[in-house]
Amino acid sequence: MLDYPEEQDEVVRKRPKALITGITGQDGSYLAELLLKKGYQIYGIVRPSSVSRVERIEHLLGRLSIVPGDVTDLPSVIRAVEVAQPDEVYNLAAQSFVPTSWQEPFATAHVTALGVTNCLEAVRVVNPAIRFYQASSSEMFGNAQESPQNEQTPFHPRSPYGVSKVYGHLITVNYRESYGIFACSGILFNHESPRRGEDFVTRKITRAAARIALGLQAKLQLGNLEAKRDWGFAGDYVEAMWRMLQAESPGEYVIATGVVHSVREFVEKAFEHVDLDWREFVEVDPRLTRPAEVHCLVGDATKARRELRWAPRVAFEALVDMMVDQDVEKAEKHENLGRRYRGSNSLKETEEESQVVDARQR
Ligand code: NAP
Ligand code: G4F
Repeated sequence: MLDYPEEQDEVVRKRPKALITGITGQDGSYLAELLLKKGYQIYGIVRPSSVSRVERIEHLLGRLSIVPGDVTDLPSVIRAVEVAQPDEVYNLAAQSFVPTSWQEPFATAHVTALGVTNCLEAVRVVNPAIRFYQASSSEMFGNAQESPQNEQTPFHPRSPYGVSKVYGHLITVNYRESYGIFACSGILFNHESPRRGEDFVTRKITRAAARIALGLQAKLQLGNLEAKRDWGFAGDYVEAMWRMLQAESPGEYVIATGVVHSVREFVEKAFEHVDLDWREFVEVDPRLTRPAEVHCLVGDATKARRELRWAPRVAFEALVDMMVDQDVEKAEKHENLGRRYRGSNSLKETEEESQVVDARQR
């Protein structure tokens, strides 16, 4: 499994090196692409149990080095940092699905909270000059006291996930203040893409719109349609992560578009893109609502614009269209393959696949 190039060439040795945890996730895959384009040598920590889940980085596998490890296991993180000898560490690993954090609060805290300390400890022990990025979240604001939220807005997390992220954020600040580590925390608002996990509301919607349009699914069950989020494109947001680690001094940055839409508006837009009236297909299932909801999040990224010269490129409408289009393409491919094996177009079988997605949330 350990697979890293032993390049001796002088030019190659001078390339900057980055170690990414969570490289198999949505953001990890976009960040790896970005850093490769910038000439970095990339190492990614991948859980040995996750070897079969590398679809998002399959196209990059020959160009980066996979190091086995788990952020809940300090020795494995230290070993990865020793192997990679990186200039920069990006900690993107997390149990990142909010509903799962109520079902598994301890497991969530181990990965999403304590995992951050393990990464910081590994940096401190191996080489405190390494620059460190922590993937913090707008979920930390939760029941926010002001709108839009900025770096000074007090935290009021509403889920075990949000609470774990607050810990991760504060321990990052603490390692900077205690040990002088160049540790940054990116407070990122929701960002989406065709690589988003199928449980998250945006991808669940775009996938369903595509499949319903193709006759592969009959209905879409959702929870709270009135929740509002500030949705951006993941490809834009990884650029902000990199910019934070190139700044003169470390800090905290809100990364957001500043534009808010409801789940209902997202559904409307997605179904409109495939010429369907969403009201004929969407059902509200109370089992998909949360024990404590975050009703509205919208970010003020003024500091990032000013200090990092960062701004989002992809607007809401283009993001929804991009996700629906790719889901149509994927559904067509999947269905053609499936038809070859099943011999027919079976709505029943594809409906059963959708139930598996919802089961994680109830
Ligand atoms: P994601 O797709 O769920 O990816 C999470 C990654 O963490 C996966 O690669 C997963 O690996 C890895 N991971 C989970 N447990 C691990 C462990 N114990 N050790 C090592 N790796 C582990 O999440 P994402 O959307 O890319 O988000 C990236 C980060 O940003 C996360 O920390 C998330 O909480 C945070 N964030 C995301 C958003 C957003 O809107 N996307 C907003 C704010 C903050 P497997 O493949 O093995 O499961
Ligand atoms: O897509 P979501 O599951 O994302 P959520 O909870 O905002 O969290 C995401 O963004 C955070 C940044 O703020 C990240 F830190 C976190 O890791 C994750 O990436 O839900 C968005 C909203 C919620 O209010 C939820 O109640 O959509 C509402 N919703 C309505 N029906 C649903 C559904 N969410 C999901 N997942 N599934 C539904 O059927």
